[in-house]
Amino acid sequence: MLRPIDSATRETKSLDGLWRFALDSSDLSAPWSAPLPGDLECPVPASYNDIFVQSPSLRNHVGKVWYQRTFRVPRGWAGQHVYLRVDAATHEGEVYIGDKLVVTHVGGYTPFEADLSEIVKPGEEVRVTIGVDNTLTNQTIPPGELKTDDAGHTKQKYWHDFFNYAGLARSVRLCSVPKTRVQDVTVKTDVEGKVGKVAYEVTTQGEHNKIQIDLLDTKGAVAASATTVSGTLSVPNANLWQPGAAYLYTLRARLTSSNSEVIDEYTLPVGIRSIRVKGIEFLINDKPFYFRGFGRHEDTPVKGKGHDDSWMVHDFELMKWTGANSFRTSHYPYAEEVLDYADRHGWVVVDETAAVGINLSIESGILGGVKRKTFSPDFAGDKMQEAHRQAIKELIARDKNHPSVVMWSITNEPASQEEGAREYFEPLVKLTKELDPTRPVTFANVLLAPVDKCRIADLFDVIGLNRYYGWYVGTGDLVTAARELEEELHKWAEKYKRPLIIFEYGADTVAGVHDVDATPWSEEFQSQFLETYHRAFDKVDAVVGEHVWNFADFATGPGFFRVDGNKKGVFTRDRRPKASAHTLRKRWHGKE
Ligand code: BDP
Repeated sequence: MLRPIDSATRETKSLDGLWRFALDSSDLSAPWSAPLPGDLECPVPASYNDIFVQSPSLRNHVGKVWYQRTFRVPRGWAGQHVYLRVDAATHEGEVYIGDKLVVTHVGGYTPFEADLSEIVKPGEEVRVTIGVDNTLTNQTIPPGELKTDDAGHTKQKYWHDFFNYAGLARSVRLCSVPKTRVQDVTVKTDVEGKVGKVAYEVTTQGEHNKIQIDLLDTKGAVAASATTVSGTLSVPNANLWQPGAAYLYTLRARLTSSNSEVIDEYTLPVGIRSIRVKGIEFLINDKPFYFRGFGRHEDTPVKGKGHDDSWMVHDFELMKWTGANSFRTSHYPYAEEVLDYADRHGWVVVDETAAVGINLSIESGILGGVKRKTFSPDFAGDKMQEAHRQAIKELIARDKNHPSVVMWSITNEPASQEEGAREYFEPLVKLTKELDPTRPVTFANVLLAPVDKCRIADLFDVIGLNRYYGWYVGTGDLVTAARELEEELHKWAEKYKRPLIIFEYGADTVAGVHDVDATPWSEEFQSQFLETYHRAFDKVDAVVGEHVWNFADFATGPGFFRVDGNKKGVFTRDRRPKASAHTLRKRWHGKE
Protein backbone atom coordinates (compact mmCIF):
# COMPACT_ATOMS: atom_id res chain seq x y z
CA MET A 1 0.00 0.00 0.00
CA LEU A 2 1.56 3.28 -1.09
CA ARG A 3 1.81 6.24 1.22
CA PRO A 4 -0.29 9.08 -0.25
CA ILE A 5 1.83 11.91 -1.63
CA ASP A 6 1.49 15.08 -3.63
CA SER A 7 3.31 14.92 -6.93
CA ALA A 8 2.97 16.31 -10.44
CA THR A 9 0.01 13.95 -10.91
CA ARG A 10 -1.26 13.28 -7.37
CA GLU A 11 -2.98 15.36 -4.75
CA THR A 12 -4.08 14.92 -1.18
CA LYS A 13 -6.54 16.85 0.93
CA SER A 14 -6.42 16.57 4.71
CA LEU A 15 -9.67 15.83 6.50
CA ASP A 16 -8.07 16.34 9.92
CA GLY A 17 -9.71 18.75 12.33
CA LEU A 18 -12.94 18.68 14.32
CA TRP A 19 -15.50 16.02 13.46
CA ARG A 20 -18.99 15.62 14.90
CA PHE A 21 -18.93 12.81 17.42
CA ALA A 22 -21.43 10.52 19.14
CA LEU A 23 -21.45 7.30 21.10
CA ASP A 24 -23.28 4.45 19.51
CA SER A 25 -26.50 3.53 21.28
CA SER A 26 -29.53 1.39 20.66
CA ASP A 27 -31.69 4.40 19.81
CA LEU A 28 -29.26 5.60 17.17
CA SER A 29 -30.31 3.93 13.95
CA ALA A 30 -28.40 4.46 10.70
CA PRO A 31 -26.32 7.33 12.14
CA TRP A 32 -24.69 7.87 8.75
CA SER A 33 -27.98 8.90 7.19
CA ALA A 34 -28.28 12.26 8.98
CA PRO A 35 -26.20 14.67 11.04
CA LEU A 36 -25.14 12.95 14.26
CA PRO A 37 -27.28 13.89 17.26
CA GLY A 38 -25.90 15.97 20.11
CA ASP A 39 -23.24 18.63 20.00
CA LEU A 40 -20.03 16.72 20.69
CA GLU A 41 -17.05 17.41 18.50
CA CYS A 42 -13.85 15.39 18.55
CA PRO A 43 -10.48 16.29 17.07
CA VAL A 44 -8.82 14.04 14.50
CA PRO A 45 -6.12 12.84 14.96
CA ALA A 46 -6.61 11.96 18.63
CA SER A 47 -7.84 9.11 20.78
CA TYR A 48 -11.22 10.27 22.03
CA ASN A 49 -10.91 8.87 25.55
CA ASP A 50 -9.06 11.61 27.41
CA ILE A 51 -10.65 14.39 25.35
CA PHE A 52 -13.84 13.48 27.21
CA VAL A 53 -12.19 12.56 30.51
CA GLN A 54 -14.89 14.38 32.48
CA SER A 55 -17.38 11.89 31.15
CA PRO A 56 -16.49 8.35 32.32
CA SER A 57 -19.14 6.81 30.10
CA LEU A 58 -17.28 8.23 27.11
CA ARG A 59 -13.76 7.66 28.32
CA ASN A 60 -14.40 4.04 29.20
CA HIS A 61 -16.92 3.34 26.48
CA VAL A 62 -16.90 -0.19 25.10
CA GLY A 63 -18.14 -0.57 21.56
CA LYS A 64 -18.68 1.79 18.69
CA VAL A 65 -18.45 5.55 18.37
CA TRP A 66 -19.30 7.68 15.36
CA TYR A 67 -17.29 10.42 13.70
CA GLN A 68 -18.82 12.57 10.99
CA ARG A 69 -18.02 15.57 8.82
CA THR A 70 -18.60 16.87 5.35
CA PHE A 71 -16.03 17.62 2.72
CA ARG A 72 -15.99 18.93 -0.79
CA VAL A 73 -14.24 17.01 -3.53
CA PRO A 74 -11.93 19.45 -5.35
CA ARG A 75 -13.32 20.45 -8.73
CA GLY A 76 -10.02 19.76 -10.45
CA TRP A 77 -10.21 16.05 -9.62
CA ALA A 78 -12.53 15.13 -12.49
CA GLY A 79 -11.48 11.95 -14.27
CA GLN A 80 -9.15 10.92 -11.44
CA HIS A 81 -9.23 7.90 -9.17
CA VAL A 82 -10.40 9.34 -5.84
CA TYR A 83 -10.03 7.52 -2.55
CA LEU A 84 -10.27 8.07 1.16
CA ARG A 85 -7.36 6.95 3.30
CA VAL A 86 -7.76 6.35 7.00
CA ASP A 87 -4.32 5.97 8.60
CA ALA A 88 -5.80 4.12 11.58
CA ALA A 89 -9.18 3.39 13.16
CA THR A 90 -8.63 1.70 16.50
CA HIS A 91 -9.56 -1.13 16.44
CA GLU A 92 -12.19 -1.51 13.72
CA GLY A 93 -13.49 1.02 11.24
CA GLU A 94 -16.48 1.28 8.90
CA VAL A 95 -16.80 4.17 6.49
CA TYR A 96 -19.98 5.54 4.94
CA ILE A 97 -20.16 8.12 2.21
CA GLY A 98 -23.67 9.51 2.42
CA ASP A 99 -25.73 6.36 3.02
CA LYS A 100 -23.33 3.96 1.39
CA LEU A 101 -20.94 1.69 3.27
CA VAL A 102 -17.67 1.92 1.36
CA VAL A 103 -15.16 -0.01 3.45
CA THR A 104 -14.69 -1.88 6.72
CA HIS A 105 -11.35 -2.72 8.30
CA VAL A 106 -10.22 -4.66 11.35
CA GLY A 107 -6.85 -3.87 12.98
CA GLY A 108 -6.31 -0.66 14.88
CA TYR A 109 -2.86 0.45 13.78
CA THR A 110 -2.67 -0.03 10.03
CA PRO A 111 -4.21 2.08 7.25
CA PHE A 112 -7.04 1.30 4.87
CA GLU A 113 -8.59 2.90 1.82
CA ALA A 114 -12.01 3.27 0.23
CA ASP A 115 -12.39 3.80 -3.50
CA LEU A 116 -14.75 6.75 -3.99
CA SER A 117 -14.28 7.25 -7.73
CA GLU A 118 -17.75 6.05 -8.65
CA ILE A 119 -19.39 7.54 -5.59
CA VAL A 120 -18.40 11.19 -5.39
CA LYS A 121 -18.41 13.90 -8.02
CA PRO A 122 -15.79 16.66 -8.22
CA GLY A 123 -17.17 19.87 -6.74
CA GLU A 124 -19.81 18.01 -4.74
CA GLU A 125 -20.16 18.22 -0.96
CA VAL A 126 -20.46 14.82 0.73
CA ARG A 127 -20.95 13.53 4.23
CA VAL A 128 -18.51 10.98 5.59
CA THR A 129 -19.36 8.97 8.69
CA ILE A 130 -16.87 6.63 10.31
CA GLY A 131 -17.87 4.08 12.91
CA VAL A 132 -14.96 3.07 15.14
CA ASP A 133 -15.24 0.08 17.44
CA ASN A 134 -12.72 -0.50 20.24
CA THR A 135 -13.82 -4.03 21.05
CA LEU A 136 -11.11 -6.67 21.45
CA THR A 137 -11.88 -10.39 21.33
CA ASN A 138 -10.19 -13.73 20.73
CA GLN A 139 -10.41 -12.89 17.03
CA THR A 140 -8.47 -9.63 17.18
CA ILE A 141 -4.86 -8.51 17.52
CA PRO A 142 -4.29 -7.50 20.26
CA PRO A 143 -6.70 -9.93 21.93
CA GLY A 144 -9.30 -9.13 24.55
CA GLU A 145 -12.49 -10.45 26.07
CA LEU A 146 -15.82 -8.84 26.79
CA LYS A 147 -17.35 -9.46 30.20
CA THR A 148 -20.83 -8.47 31.24
CA ASP A 149 -21.30 -8.06 34.97
CA ASP A 150 -24.41 -8.88 37.01
CA ALA A 151 -25.72 -5.36 36.54
CA GLY A 152 -25.52 -5.79 32.78
CA HIS A 153 -22.46 -3.57 32.19
CA THR A 154 -20.13 -4.77 29.51
CA LYS A 155 -16.46 -4.38 30.29
CA GLN A 156 -13.46 -4.85 28.09
CA LYS A 157 -10.74 -7.07 29.48
CA TYR A 158 -7.33 -7.13 27.84
CA TRP A 159 -3.90 -8.50 28.60
CA HIS A 160 -1.71 -5.61 27.55
CA ASP A 161 -0.32 -3.04 29.94
CA PHE A 162 -1.44 0.16 28.23
CA PHE A 163 -4.74 1.98 28.11
CA ASN A 164 -7.03 0.79 25.33
CA TYR A 165 -7.11 4.17 23.61
CA ALA A 166 -9.47 4.27 20.64
CA GLY A 167 -10.81 6.40 17.84
CA LEU A 168 -9.20 8.08 14.85
CA ALA A 169 -5.72 8.67 16.24
CA ARG A 170 -4.07 9.30 12.88
CA SER A 171 -4.83 11.35 9.81
CA VAL A 172 -7.72 10.94 7.42
CA ARG A 173 -7.12 12.10 3.87
CA LEU A 174 -8.86 12.39 0.58
CA CYS A 175 -6.54 11.48 -2.27
CA SER A 176 -6.58 11.73 -6.01
CA VAL A 177 -4.37 9.73 -8.34
CA PRO A 178 -4.58 9.13 -12.08
CA LYS A 179 -6.68 6.18 -13.27
CA THR A 180 -3.58 4.83 -14.95
CA ARG A 181 -1.09 4.78 -12.16
CA VAL A 182 1.67 3.33 -10.10
CA GLN A 183 -0.12 0.96 -7.77
CA ASP A 184 2.71 -0.19 -5.53
CA VAL A 185 6.48 0.02 -5.26
CA THR A 186 8.75 -2.34 -3.37
CA VAL A 187 12.44 -1.68 -2.88
CA LYS A 188 15.05 -3.95 -1.36
CA THR A 189 18.54 -2.64 -0.98
CA ASP A 190 21.94 -4.20 -0.55
CA VAL A 191 25.56 -3.13 -0.64
CA GLU A 192 28.32 -4.84 -2.63
CA GLY A 193 31.66 -3.23 -1.96
CA LYS A 194 31.13 0.39 -2.90
CA VAL A 195 28.14 -0.34 -5.08
CA GLY A 196 24.64 0.20 -3.78
CA LYS A 197 22.02 -2.19 -5.14
CA VAL A 198 18.40 -1.17 -5.29
CA ALA A 199 16.12 -4.00 -6.37
CA TYR A 200 12.74 -2.51 -7.19
CA GLU A 201 9.37 -3.73 -8.33
CA VAL A 202 6.58 -1.48 -9.53
CA THR A 203 3.04 -2.67 -10.06
CA THR A 204 0.80 -0.55 -12.22
CA GLN A 205 -2.85 -0.11 -12.98
CA GLY A 206 -4.22 0.74 -16.44
CA GLU A 207 -2.60 1.18 -19.84
CA HIS A 208 0.65 3.08 -20.18
CA ASN A 209 3.29 3.09 -22.84
CA LYS A 210 6.52 3.46 -20.96
CA ILE A 211 7.89 3.44 -17.47
CA GLN A 212 10.87 5.51 -16.45
CA ILE A 213 12.61 4.77 -13.16
CA ASP A 214 15.15 7.27 -11.87
CA LEU A 215 17.08 7.21 -8.65
CA LEU A 216 17.92 10.79 -7.75
CA ASP A 217 20.54 11.87 -5.24
CA THR A 218 19.89 14.66 -2.74
CA LYS A 219 20.95 17.26 -5.31
CA GLY A 220 18.44 15.91 -7.80
CA ALA A 221 21.06 14.35 -10.07
CA VAL A 222 20.23 10.96 -11.60
CA ALA A 223 22.32 8.24 -9.94
CA ALA A 224 20.77 5.30 -11.81
CA SER A 225 17.89 4.68 -14.23
CA ALA A 226 15.85 1.94 -15.79
CA THR A 227 12.87 1.51 -18.10
CA THR A 228 11.36 -1.73 -16.82
CA VAL A 229 8.77 -2.36 -14.10
CA SER A 230 11.24 -4.36 -12.06
CA GLY A 231 14.98 -4.73 -11.91
CA THR A 232 18.03 -3.81 -9.93
CA LEU A 233 19.66 -0.41 -10.03
CA SER A 234 23.38 -0.20 -9.36
CA VAL A 235 24.79 2.90 -7.75
CA PRO A 236 28.58 3.13 -7.84
CA ASN A 237 30.10 4.88 -4.82
CA ALA A 238 26.70 4.91 -3.17
CA ASN A 239 26.03 7.15 -0.22
CA LEU A 240 24.76 4.69 2.33
CA TRP A 241 21.92 5.11 4.78
CA GLN A 242 23.67 4.67 8.10
CA PRO A 243 22.51 4.75 11.69
CA GLY A 244 22.79 8.35 12.82
CA ALA A 245 23.80 9.47 9.31
CA ALA A 246 20.88 8.95 7.02
CA TYR A 247 21.23 9.51 3.31
CA LEU A 248 18.09 9.23 1.24
CA TYR A 249 17.87 8.92 -2.49
CA THR A 250 14.55 9.46 -4.23
CA LEU A 251 13.19 6.75 -6.45
CA ARG A 252 10.97 8.37 -9.06
CA ALA A 253 8.66 6.17 -11.11
CA ARG A 254 7.03 7.83 -14.11
CA LEU A 255 4.46 6.30 -16.39
CA THR A 256 4.30 7.97 -19.79
CA SER A 257 2.00 7.79 -22.79
CA SER A 258 3.02 7.13 -26.40
CA ASN A 259 3.59 10.86 -26.89
CA SER A 260 5.81 11.00 -23.79
CA GLU A 261 3.27 12.76 -21.63
CA VAL A 262 3.67 11.94 -17.92
CA ILE A 263 0.56 10.02 -16.84
CA ASP A 264 1.63 9.36 -13.27
CA GLU A 265 4.59 10.12 -11.08
CA TYR A 266 5.32 8.56 -7.71
CA THR A 267 8.38 9.32 -5.61
CA LEU A 268 9.72 7.28 -2.72
CA PRO A 269 12.64 8.01 -0.37
CA VAL A 270 15.17 5.18 -0.56
CA GLY A 271 17.98 4.52 1.88
CA ILE A 272 20.61 2.13 0.59
CA ARG A 273 21.80 -0.18 3.34
CA SER A 274 22.29 -3.84 4.08
CA ILE A 275 21.12 -5.83 7.10
CA ARG A 276 22.56 -9.17 8.09
CA VAL A 277 22.73 -11.44 11.09
CA LYS A 278 26.08 -13.22 11.20
CA GLY A 279 26.75 -15.47 14.17
CA ILE A 280 26.14 -13.36 17.24
CA GLU A 281 26.41 -10.08 15.34
CA PHE A 282 23.77 -7.79 13.93
CA LEU A 283 25.33 -6.08 10.93
CA ILE A 284 24.17 -2.87 9.27
CA ASN A 285 26.25 -2.21 6.16
CA ASP A 286 28.51 -5.04 7.32
CA LYS A 287 29.37 -3.24 10.55
CA PRO A 288 28.28 -4.61 13.95
CA PHE A 289 25.44 -2.53 15.31
CA TYR A 290 24.62 -2.16 19.02
CA PHE A 291 21.03 -1.08 19.75
CA ARG A 292 20.77 1.62 22.44
CA GLY A 293 17.34 2.97 23.14
CA PHE A 294 13.85 2.32 24.32
CA GLY A 295 10.63 0.49 24.15
CA ARG A 296 8.11 3.26 23.72
CA HIS A 297 4.42 4.03 23.43
CA GLU A 298 2.40 6.45 21.39
CA ASP A 299 1.04 8.10 24.49
CA THR A 300 0.60 11.72 25.49
CA PRO A 301 -1.74 13.62 27.79
CA VAL A 302 -5.10 14.60 26.26
CA LYS A 303 -4.40 13.07 22.83
CA GLY A 304 -3.78 9.50 24.01
CA LYS A 305 -2.38 7.75 20.97
CA GLY A 306 -3.16 10.67 18.69
CA HIS A 307 -0.27 11.46 16.39
CA ASP A 308 1.22 14.90 16.96
CA ASP A 309 4.30 16.27 15.20
CA SER A 310 5.30 18.42 18.20
CA TRP A 311 5.38 15.53 20.64
CA MET A 312 7.05 13.37 18.01
CA VAL A 313 9.95 15.72 17.33
CA HIS A 314 10.34 16.45 21.03
CA ASP A 315 10.53 12.72 21.80
CA PHE A 316 13.14 12.17 19.11
CA GLU A 317 15.19 15.10 20.43
CA LEU A 318 15.04 13.71 23.97
CA MET A 319 16.02 10.25 22.80
CA LYS A 320 18.94 11.77 20.90
CA TRP A 321 19.96 13.65 24.06
CA THR A 322 20.18 10.35 25.97
CA GLY A 323 22.47 8.97 23.28
CA ALA A 324 19.93 6.43 21.99
CA ASN A 325 20.16 5.23 18.39
CA SER A 326 17.13 3.00 18.12
CA PHE A 327 13.70 2.00 19.45
CA ARG A 328 11.06 -0.68 19.17
CA THR A 329 7.53 0.26 18.15
CA SER A 330 6.22 -1.53 21.23
CA HIS A 331 3.47 -2.80 21.04
CA TYR A 332 1.92 -1.92 17.66
CA PRO A 333 2.84 -0.23 14.38
CA TYR A 334 3.41 3.50 14.99
CA ALA A 335 2.17 6.35 12.80
CA GLU A 336 3.92 6.45 9.44
CA GLU A 337 5.17 9.96 10.22
CA VAL A 338 7.34 8.38 12.93
CA LEU A 339 9.01 6.04 10.46
CA ASP A 340 9.45 8.80 7.89
CA TYR A 341 11.23 10.85 10.54
CA ALA A 342 13.36 7.85 11.53
CA ASP A 343 14.31 7.36 7.87
CA ARG A 344 15.41 10.98 7.53
CA HIS A 345 17.36 11.09 10.79
CA GLY A 346 19.03 7.70 10.84
CA TRP A 347 17.07 6.06 13.66
CA VAL A 348 17.09 2.27 13.73
CA VAL A 349 13.66 0.76 14.27
CA VAL A 350 12.38 -2.63 15.34
CA ASP A 351 8.88 -2.66 13.89
CA GLU A 352 6.33 -4.59 15.94
CA THR A 353 2.84 -5.92 15.22
CA ALA A 354 0.07 -5.35 17.75
CA ALA A 355 0.29 -8.99 18.89
CA VAL A 356 0.71 -8.24 22.58
CA GLY A 357 -1.02 -10.14 25.36
CA ILE A 358 -1.17 -13.60 23.77
CA ASN A 359 -0.47 -14.90 27.21
CA LEU A 360 -2.88 -16.17 29.83
CA SER A 361 -0.14 -17.51 32.11
CA ILE A 362 1.03 -14.08 33.28
CA GLU A 363 -2.37 -13.57 34.82
CA SER A 364 -2.63 -17.02 36.34
CA GLY A 365 1.09 -17.27 37.23
CA ILE A 366 2.02 -13.90 38.68
CA LEU A 367 -1.40 -12.65 39.60
CA GLY A 368 -2.87 -15.93 40.82
CA GLY A 369 -5.91 -15.91 38.53
CA VAL A 370 -7.73 -18.90 37.10
CA LYS A 371 -5.47 -21.14 35.06
CA ARG A 372 -6.41 -21.24 31.39
CA LYS A 373 -4.61 -22.44 28.32
CA THR A 374 -3.37 -19.69 26.02
CA PHE A 375 -3.30 -21.76 22.83
CA SER A 376 -6.78 -23.20 22.59
CA PRO A 377 -9.84 -22.59 20.41
CA ASP A 378 -11.19 -20.32 23.20
CA PHE A 379 -8.27 -17.93 23.05
CA ALA A 380 -5.28 -18.10 20.70
CA GLY A 381 -6.87 -20.47 18.21
CA ASP A 382 -7.27 -20.43 14.43
CA LYS A 383 -9.19 -17.17 14.39
CA MET A 384 -6.63 -15.24 16.38
CA GLN A 385 -3.86 -16.74 14.28
CA GLU A 386 -5.66 -15.57 11.14
CA ALA A 387 -5.96 -12.04 12.55
CA HIS A 388 -2.27 -12.20 13.44
CA ARG A 389 -1.41 -13.29 9.90
CA GLN A 390 -3.34 -10.33 8.57
CA ALA A 391 -1.57 -7.99 11.00
CA ILE A 392 1.82 -9.18 9.75
CA LYS A 393 0.77 -8.78 6.12
CA GLU A 394 -0.49 -5.25 6.69
CA LEU A 395 2.57 -4.22 8.68
CA ILE A 396 4.96 -5.37 5.98
CA ALA A 397 2.83 -3.95 3.16
CA ARG A 398 2.89 -0.58 4.91
CA ASP A 399 6.49 -0.44 6.15
CA LYS A 400 8.54 -2.57 3.75
CA ASN A 401 10.28 0.40 2.12
CA HIS A 402 11.52 2.17 5.24
CA PRO A 403 15.32 1.96 5.56
CA SER A 404 14.99 2.69 9.29
CA VAL A 405 13.08 -0.56 9.81
CA VAL A 406 15.78 -3.22 10.27
CA MET A 407 13.79 -6.00 11.86
CA TRP A 408 10.20 -7.26 12.31
CA SER A 409 9.02 -8.15 15.79
CA ILE A 410 5.94 -10.30 15.37
CA THR A 411 4.84 -10.55 18.99
CA ASN A 412 5.50 -9.33 22.54
CA GLU A 413 5.64 -11.72 25.48
CA PRO A 414 3.51 -14.59 24.21
CA ALA A 415 3.11 -17.67 26.44
CA SER A 416 5.88 -19.37 24.47
CA GLN A 417 6.45 -21.95 27.22
CA GLU A 418 2.93 -23.32 26.77
CA GLU A 419 1.84 -26.22 24.65
CA GLY A 420 0.62 -25.06 21.26
CA ALA A 421 2.97 -22.08 21.04
CA ARG A 422 5.11 -23.61 18.33
CA GLU A 423 2.13 -24.65 16.21
CA TYR A 424 0.76 -21.14 16.51
CA PHE A 425 3.99 -19.23 15.77
CA GLU A 426 5.91 -21.37 13.31
CA PRO A 427 3.64 -20.55 10.33
CA LEU A 428 3.70 -16.86 11.29
CA VAL A 429 7.49 -16.66 11.27
CA LYS A 430 7.48 -18.47 7.93
CA LEU A 431 4.97 -16.00 6.51
CA THR A 432 7.04 -13.03 7.70
CA LYS A 433 10.14 -14.40 6.02
CA GLU A 434 8.29 -15.12 2.80
CA LEU A 435 6.88 -11.62 2.68
CA ASP A 436 10.26 -10.07 3.41
CA PRO A 437 13.35 -12.22 3.08
CA THR A 438 15.63 -9.21 3.67
CA ARG A 439 14.93 -8.42 7.32
CA PRO A 440 15.59 -10.57 10.38
CA VAL A 441 12.59 -11.58 12.46
CA THR A 442 12.44 -11.33 16.24
CA PHE A 443 10.04 -11.40 19.19
CA ALA A 444 10.12 -10.34 22.83
CA ASN A 445 10.39 -13.31 25.17
CA VAL A 446 8.80 -13.21 28.64
CA LEU A 447 10.54 -14.24 31.86
CA LEU A 448 8.03 -17.09 32.35
CA ALA A 449 9.47 -18.77 29.25
CA PRO A 450 13.17 -19.10 30.12
CA VAL A 451 15.76 -20.76 27.92
CA ASP A 452 14.83 -24.34 28.81
CA LYS A 453 11.08 -23.74 28.48
CA CYS A 454 10.60 -21.46 25.48
CA ARG A 455 9.28 -23.49 22.56
CA ILE A 456 9.79 -20.94 19.79
CA ALA A 457 13.09 -19.05 20.25
CA ASP A 458 14.95 -21.12 17.64
CA LEU A 459 12.50 -19.91 14.95
CA PHE A 460 13.84 -16.35 15.22
CA ASP A 461 16.99 -14.72 13.85
CA VAL A 462 17.43 -12.48 16.86
CA ILE A 463 16.10 -13.29 20.33
CA GLY A 464 14.55 -10.43 22.25
CA LEU A 465 14.30 -10.71 26.03
CA ASN A 466 12.14 -8.72 28.46
CA ARG A 467 13.62 -9.04 31.93
CA TYR A 468 12.60 -7.70 35.31
CA TYR A 469 14.94 -9.30 37.90
CA GLY A 470 14.96 -6.98 40.89
CA TRP A 471 11.51 -5.68 40.01
CA TYR A 472 8.84 -8.31 39.41
CA VAL A 473 11.10 -11.02 40.83
CA GLY A 474 13.18 -10.34 43.92
CA THR A 475 11.89 -6.78 44.14
CA GLY A 476 14.59 -4.45 45.37
CA ASP A 477 17.40 -7.04 45.47
CA LEU A 478 19.85 -5.92 42.82
CA VAL A 479 22.62 -8.25 44.00
CA THR A 480 20.61 -11.35 43.23
CA ALA A 481 19.23 -9.67 40.11
CA ALA A 482 22.76 -9.18 38.78
CA ARG A 483 23.64 -12.82 39.32
CA GLU A 484 20.44 -14.27 37.89
CA LEU A 485 20.45 -12.01 34.86
CA GLU A 486 24.03 -12.76 33.97
CA GLU A 487 23.53 -16.49 34.37
CA GLU A 488 20.44 -16.42 32.23
CA LEU A 489 22.01 -14.36 29.46
CA HIS A 490 24.95 -16.77 29.25
CA LYS A 491 22.52 -19.68 28.91
CA TRP A 492 20.68 -18.07 26.00
CA ALA A 493 23.96 -17.15 24.34
CA GLU A 494 25.33 -20.67 24.66
CA LYS A 495 22.20 -22.46 23.52
CA TYR A 496 21.27 -20.32 20.52
CA LYS A 497 24.55 -18.71 19.40
CA ARG A 498 22.74 -15.77 17.88
CA PRO A 499 22.23 -12.11 18.78
CA LEU A 500 20.26 -11.25 21.91
CA ILE A 501 18.59 -7.89 22.46
CA ILE A 502 17.17 -6.92 25.80
CA PHE A 503 13.89 -5.40 24.62
CA GLU A 504 12.70 -4.50 28.12
CA TYR A 505 14.30 -3.86 31.48
CA GLY A 506 13.09 -1.24 33.91
CA ALA A 507 11.62 -0.32 37.26
CA ASP A 508 8.60 1.81 38.14
CA THR A 509 9.80 5.13 39.48
CA VAL A 510 7.86 8.07 40.79
CA ALA A 511 9.63 11.26 39.75
CA GLY A 512 10.66 13.17 42.85
CA VAL A 513 10.92 10.17 45.18
CA HIS A 514 14.47 10.02 46.51
CA ASP A 515 16.30 7.80 48.93
CA VAL A 516 19.80 7.33 50.32
CA ASP A 517 19.43 3.57 50.28
CA ALA A 518 18.13 2.99 46.80
CA THR A 519 14.66 1.53 47.38
CA PRO A 520 12.11 0.58 44.74
CA TRP A 521 10.09 3.47 43.27
CA SER A 522 12.90 5.97 43.97
CA GLU A 523 14.89 7.67 41.23
CA GLU A 524 18.10 6.31 42.75
CA PHE A 525 16.79 2.75 42.49
CA GLN A 526 15.89 3.14 38.82
CA SER A 527 19.40 4.39 38.05
CA GLN A 528 21.06 1.59 39.99
CA PHE A 529 18.74 -0.95 38.43
CA LEU A 530 19.80 0.13 34.94
CA GLU A 531 23.48 0.17 35.89
CA THR A 532 23.18 -3.36 37.32
CA TYR A 533 21.75 -4.58 34.04
CA HIS A 534 24.37 -2.77 31.99
CA ARG A 535 27.20 -4.50 33.85
CA ALA A 536 25.64 -7.86 32.97
CA PHE A 537 25.07 -6.93 29.31
CA ASP A 538 28.71 -5.93 28.97
CA LYS A 539 29.83 -9.39 30.05
CA VAL A 540 27.88 -11.26 27.36
CA ASP A 541 29.14 -10.91 23.79
CA ALA A 542 25.88 -12.08 22.24
CA VAL A 543 24.03 -9.08 23.68
CA VAL A 544 23.74 -6.65 20.78
CA GLY A 545 21.30 -4.22 22.26
CA GLU A 546 19.58 -2.68 25.25
CA HIS A 547 16.14 -1.07 25.11
CA VAL A 548 15.03 0.35 28.42
CA TRP A 549 11.39 -0.03 29.37
CA ASN A 550 10.11 2.66 28.89
CA PHE A 551 11.03 5.95 27.27
CA ALA A 552 8.27 7.78 29.18
CA ASP A 553 5.57 7.06 31.76
CA PHE A 554 2.34 6.03 30.07
CA ALA A 555 -1.34 5.48 30.71
CA THR A 556 -2.66 2.03 31.56
CA GLY A 557 -5.96 0.55 32.55
CA PRO A 558 -6.73 0.51 36.27
CA GLY A 559 -4.71 -1.92 38.41
CA PHE A 560 -3.49 -2.24 41.97
CA PHE A 561 0.13 -2.08 40.87
CA ARG A 562 -0.31 0.92 38.59
CA VAL A 563 -0.31 4.37 40.13
CA ASP A 564 -1.64 6.84 37.55
CA GLY A 565 -0.27 4.56 34.85
CA ASN A 566 3.00 2.74 34.31
CA LYS A 567 5.89 4.64 35.83
CA LYS A 568 8.85 2.87 34.24
CA GLY A 569 9.56 5.91 32.09
CA VAL A 570 13.02 7.39 32.07
CA PHE A 571 11.02 10.54 31.38
CA THR A 572 7.73 11.45 33.02
CA ARG A 573 4.61 11.48 30.91
CA ASP A 574 5.18 15.19 30.25
CA ARG A 575 8.76 14.39 29.29
CA ARG A 576 10.77 15.64 32.27
CA PRO A 577 13.90 13.55 32.88
CA LYS A 578 14.20 11.34 35.93
CA ALA A 579 17.71 10.75 37.30
CA SER A 580 17.98 7.63 35.14
CA ALA A 581 17.88 9.74 31.99
CA HIS A 582 21.23 11.21 33.04
CA THR A 583 22.53 7.73 33.87
CA LEU A 584 21.71 6.56 30.38
CA ARG A 585 23.15 9.66 28.80
CA LYS A 586 26.47 9.00 30.52
CA ARG A 587 26.62 5.41 29.33
CA TRP A 588 25.26 5.83 25.83
CA HIS A 589 27.24 8.88 24.84
CA GLY A 590 30.32 7.04 26.06
CA LYS A 591 29.43 4.16 23.72
CA GLU A 592 29.48 6.27 20.56
C1 BDP B 1 6.09 -6.29 30.08
C2 BDP B 1 5.27 -5.81 28.91
C3 BDP B 1 5.05 -4.30 28.91
C4 BDP B 1 4.73 -3.83 30.31
C5 BDP B 1 5.90 -4.14 31.20
C6 BDP B 1 5.66 -3.66 32.63
O1 BDP B 1 5.85 -6.23 27.71
O2 BDP B 1 4.06 -3.97 28.00
O3 BDP B 1 4.39 -2.48 30.36
O4 BDP B 1 6.12 -5.52 31.23
O5 BDP B 1 5.11 -4.42 33.40
O6 BDP B 1 5.49 -7.44 30.55
O7 BDP B 1 6.00 -2.53 32.95
